[in-house]
Amino acid sequence: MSSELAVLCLLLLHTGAHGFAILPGKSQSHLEITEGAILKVVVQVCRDLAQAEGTDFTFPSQPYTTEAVAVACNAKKSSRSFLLAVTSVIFRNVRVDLRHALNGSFHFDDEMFVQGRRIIAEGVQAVKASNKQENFEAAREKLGEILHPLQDFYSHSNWVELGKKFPNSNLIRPDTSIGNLADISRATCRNCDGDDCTNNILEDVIAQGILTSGYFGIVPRVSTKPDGKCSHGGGVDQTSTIEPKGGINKDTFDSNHGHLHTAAANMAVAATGQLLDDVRAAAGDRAFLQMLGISKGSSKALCFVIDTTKSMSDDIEAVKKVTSSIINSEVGTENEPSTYILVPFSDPEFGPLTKTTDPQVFKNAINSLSVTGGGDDAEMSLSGLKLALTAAPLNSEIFLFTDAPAKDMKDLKSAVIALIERTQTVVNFMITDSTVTNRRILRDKTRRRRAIASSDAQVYRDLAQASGGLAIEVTKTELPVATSIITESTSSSLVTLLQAARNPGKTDNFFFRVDGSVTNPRVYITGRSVTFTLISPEGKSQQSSDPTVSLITSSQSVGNFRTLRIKTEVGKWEIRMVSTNPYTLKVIGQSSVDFLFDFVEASQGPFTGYDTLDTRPRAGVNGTLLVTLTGTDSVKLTEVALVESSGSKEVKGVVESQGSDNFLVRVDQMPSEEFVVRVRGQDGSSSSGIFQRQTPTNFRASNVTITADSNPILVPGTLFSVPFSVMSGGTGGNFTIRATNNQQRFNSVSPTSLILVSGNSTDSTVNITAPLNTPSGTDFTMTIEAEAPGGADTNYVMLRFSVLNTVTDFTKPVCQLLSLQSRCVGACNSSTWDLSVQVTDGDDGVGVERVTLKQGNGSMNASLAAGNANIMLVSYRASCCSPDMELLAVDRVGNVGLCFYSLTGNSPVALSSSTKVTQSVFLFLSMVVLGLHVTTVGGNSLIPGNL
Ligand SMILES: *[C@@H]1O[C@H](CO)[C@@H](O)[C@H](O)[C@H]1NC(C)=O
Ligand SMILES: *[C@@H]1O[C@H](CO)[C@@H](O)[C@H](O)[C@H]1NC(C)=O
Ligand SMILES: *[C@@H]1O[C@H](CO)[C@@H](O)[C@H](O)[C@H]1NC(C)=O
Ligand SMILES: *[C@@H]1O[C@H](CO)[C@@H](O)[C@H](O)[C@H]1NC(C)=O
Ligand SMILES: *[C@@H]1O[C@H](CO)[C@@H](O)[C@H](O)[C@H]1NC(C)=O
Ligand SMILES: [Ca+2]
Ligand SMILES: [Ca+2]
Repeated sequence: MSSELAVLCLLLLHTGAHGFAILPGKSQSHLEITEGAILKVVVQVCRDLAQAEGTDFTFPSQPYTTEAVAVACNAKKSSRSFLLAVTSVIFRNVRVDLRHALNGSFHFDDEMFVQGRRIIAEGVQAVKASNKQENFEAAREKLGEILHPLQDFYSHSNWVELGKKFPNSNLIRPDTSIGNLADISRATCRNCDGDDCTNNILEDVIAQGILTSGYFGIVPRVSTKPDGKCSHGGGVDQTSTIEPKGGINKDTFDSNHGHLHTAAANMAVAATGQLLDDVRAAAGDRAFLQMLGISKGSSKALCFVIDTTKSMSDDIEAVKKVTSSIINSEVGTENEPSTYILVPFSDPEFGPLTKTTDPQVFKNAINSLSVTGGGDDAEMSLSGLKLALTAAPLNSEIFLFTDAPAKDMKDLKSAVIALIERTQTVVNFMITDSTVTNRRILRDKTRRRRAIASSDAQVYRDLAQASGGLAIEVTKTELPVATSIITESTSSSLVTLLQAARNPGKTDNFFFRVDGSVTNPRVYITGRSVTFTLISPEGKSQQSSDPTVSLITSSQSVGNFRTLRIKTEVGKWEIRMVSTNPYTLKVIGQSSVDFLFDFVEASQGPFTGYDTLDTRPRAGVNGTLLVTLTGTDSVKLTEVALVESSGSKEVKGVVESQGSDNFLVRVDQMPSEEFVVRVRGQDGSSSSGIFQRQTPTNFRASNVTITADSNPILVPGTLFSVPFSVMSGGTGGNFTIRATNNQQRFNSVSPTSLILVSGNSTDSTVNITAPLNTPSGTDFTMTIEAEAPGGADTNYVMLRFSVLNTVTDFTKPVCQLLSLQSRCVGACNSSTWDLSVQVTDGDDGVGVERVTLKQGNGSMNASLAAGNANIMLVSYRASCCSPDMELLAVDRVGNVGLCFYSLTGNSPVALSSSTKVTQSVFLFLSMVVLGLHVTTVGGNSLIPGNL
């Protein structure tokens, strides 16, 4: 397993787990099983893509790591987002143990086969639907959640004991049999004592191939084990102390059936691979890789949120120009954004969201923006921003263009901040014609142009600061220059060396470090009448007004924004800022060395471990962070501090290495002011010395605790209740409750206030109904906020749901051979053969969506049959040297059919065809060809087969 993740398991599940557990190097955990399977499938996908594109592919060396696999996939720039995605899948997998330990259906405990399979099969449909809508975040969260029960099946049931050699592939399909299930009254186990439980499953159960699983429970659920049933076993399960005693789980080598641990774990890896293959086939290779954070270009998104009211026409022209130049210069390069997002807003409308991977679609959407009314002077800017925040991938950068105040500030400011914190997104505001930039406008009463007052722009400055972005205030004529400077920063591998703000402004000294891995260091300053002195590591200094010394290699100033490129000199730099006006300072550079982190909290359930927070951490008490260094093998983390955003106070954490690149960081007391997370470390491999990075995002702790957890699938037309509870650690009182989401059309009902008693938890619900015509895979992101009386303290919980219409089509598309023409005589490279196939989805099917060539290097054409949208006609021509071909056909809900045709021998030509479900890359099952001879053109014999 990869070095980055090798130790997370120790961390996440350090004393116990329900299911595969831990101990790296010995037993296999959910983490290793999941990661191992993902890396294997990704390598396979990248190899296939390379083959199809005729490029070289070099297998990474074993054991695979995310970094090495990203390199092999020719996507080194995606290493970080790949690691993030894999970590997110694993966190969701592990969370099932922390949050649903006692719910047997998530673990195939208590013979809950039907319920377990429902979770998996429905989840697979949801993952496919989310991918189809390019909602990859939702897809990977759901994926992690369903891999848990899938893997548990092999440890908790007697599948392995039944002598099975391959995974139960029907677990991912809803309409099939998963086996001969034990009746509730059927005895399945005999008593055994802990040391010798190897043969405790009754012989007749094994002989008749009956599927059973262990019961699991702690007091008071213990008594629910029916007579004669097997138990899970192990220290936590108390059902194993009542007859029949003992257990059957294969979680570790030390389990009751630990002798079968390896067999169960290997089967779980194969099953995980099978499920991933199915998701891959339905999504297509590129989308599958994107779900896992791997894209051809930079893995960054380009996101614009644009005011389209009347006065904005100049601004929109500037955006069009910048977009064209970004797209023209970056498409096809390694800086090409992986996703493009556009949200227009005016008043009262905002949206729609355009989210696409196709630069041309984005360009067209921008070019077709037109300005309209807007009514009064304020516009729905935060509504537009919120929509973009819920659609953008984690760690994105958003640019918002406006010349107007935010009309929706009161309702949305805290929700927007919550989304910024949770997604660690940077938001830059391009504000034109504020009174600060353009005093002329105020005096010029004859012109009816509006001007945004400085106080109205404050919300934008606040949000920029919270996110680590910039609030740039320029005139309309200055906008093109400012925009092109700032959008340079869309390139990936940008790291934040320092970021700070002072409001009110004051004289202060700031330090940052340029290490050997950093190139192109840049300083961004916003503010009016700011002067500074820059001091290099060698002690040379340069005043802001002094053009002679060469610490600053270039400098540009526009509006309230100044940018400097500085010498790449390794060491500790200082910048002395002087101003009485508010200012922000940001130092960035390019480097592969960076860090990821999450706030985590020890789980309260029967299994101890750390769960990531979807909320603000608790204020005033100790806190824990999980920090992962990226892009380096040789770096040692020496210090992690929470640094006050508006001052210089800091809380240092105790760093506990978990081996390799993972660190658990504990702080005694979370700050009560806003803070950033700063890490320092040392690169042992080079002379580059100490490095320092920090989060652009500002974080806050809260005295309010809010929790919510619910099934993340919404069925249109059905009332869906999301229970949540709120507790105040500080004083009680009348708390404001706000539930907001990214779907205007969904009906949502929630309380607007709750009376809280200090220290007591209060329960409530948000009720949502998705309209009947909502497409499957639509993403629904909800934030529930609780605000203390007076508004000084707020916490929130962010939840992501996927819409899934009930699926009734479980059948895969099928192929029918229409004609075959072989001209294969003589040398194979001088002759060709043709094939024509009709692909349909059956009478009750939802229809064929896509047919692609999975194998074979001929040329293929697929088109809908004239007058019948349910029939896809495929024609194929290949060289006689390439006798095999395989079609992959996907229907509109993601059922996958494969059709294999092979030209065998030279004369006469025989062809065998088979429609089969997608197979795991791990299982090299040979095809079973069943009877039925069909004769086609030229007397060639055709043998359809089935697997
Ligand atoms: C954090 O505080 C809790 C309760 O105050 C205490 O039980 C726990 O041991 C503390 N954890 C650490 C790591 O100090
Ligand atoms: C939490 O409560 C403490 C004590 O009541 C207070 O000092 C602190 O400012 C509060 N923190 C926040 C974030 O409101
Ligand atoms: C709590 O505050 C809300 C809004 O300010 C108000 O409508 C409600 O009546 C208050 N509840 C109580 C019990 O005072
Ligand atoms: C949500 O629906 C449930 C069940 O119908 C109901 O008990 C609850 O009061 C509703 N909650 C809200 C906030 O309307
Ligand atoms: C808090 O909850 C507990 C248990 O539900 C209850 O006994 C206690 O009276 C509550 N405290 C207040 C002040 O309502
Ligand atoms: Ca308006
Ligand atoms: Ca179908």
